[in-house]
Amino acid sequence: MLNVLTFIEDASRQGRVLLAVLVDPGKLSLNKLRHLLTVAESSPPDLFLVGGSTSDAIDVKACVAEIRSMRPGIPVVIFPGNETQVDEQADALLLLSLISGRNPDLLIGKHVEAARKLKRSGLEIIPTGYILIESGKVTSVAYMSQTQPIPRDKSDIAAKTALSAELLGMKLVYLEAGSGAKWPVPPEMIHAVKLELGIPLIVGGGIDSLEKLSLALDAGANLVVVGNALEKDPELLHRFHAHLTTRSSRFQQN
Ligand code: 1GP
Repeated sequence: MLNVLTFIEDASRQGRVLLAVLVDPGKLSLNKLRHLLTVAESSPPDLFLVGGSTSDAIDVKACVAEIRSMRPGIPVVIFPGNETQVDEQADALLLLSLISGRNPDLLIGKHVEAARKLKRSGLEIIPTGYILIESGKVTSVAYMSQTQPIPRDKSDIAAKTALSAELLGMKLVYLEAGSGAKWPVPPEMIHAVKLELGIPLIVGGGIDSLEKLSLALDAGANLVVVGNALEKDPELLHRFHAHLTTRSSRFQQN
């Protein structure tokens, strides 16, 4: 059976960058999802993430089922917006600890509530340090979590926070500007975090162009997450996919 963490770790070790498409069932209708999945037939992402701060568990299930049926070869990872979003049809779940914030519920409280359900689900559980970065507006995740993001000019705080995640035994770090962010995570901050970190680095929020994708990858992101931009324009996936394919083949030649 596929192990999602091993897949991400192997790619990171080999310098192969990955693209994840985030599907937020609270925002994407089933028709739009089907269209996106059709585009993904010729331009497959490496992973699908499913979840969101305002999605219902039932919509998450429907969405996972649709991805499973239309694109069975692509791993599906739950990116839970709350503790109800657990679906055993998925391959894995990012167990997020919101370590940029000081809200105890999102550091341990919700984990205790969900622990038995998570164990029973049989899902691969991936402990992930989740770090919110200021992005020019109050994002849903900042509002819903009632936490303050790290200021965008404080790369050192972001780097130390990410390092703490690694030292605490978390397996991934996710630098998050928030869905639909005005500004993505600054490349200088991605670079500073990457220098400190021995585990794979995920970056997402506000990446809506090839240029922003490229900046995040050049700065050291191992996995880039794109949601909002593909909800607006699913065809953009072709360009993102082509960019990553060219990048990988250039990497293999060097
Ligand atoms: C949000 O990082 C993800 O949690 C993706 O953000 O929707 O802005 O691409 P966008």
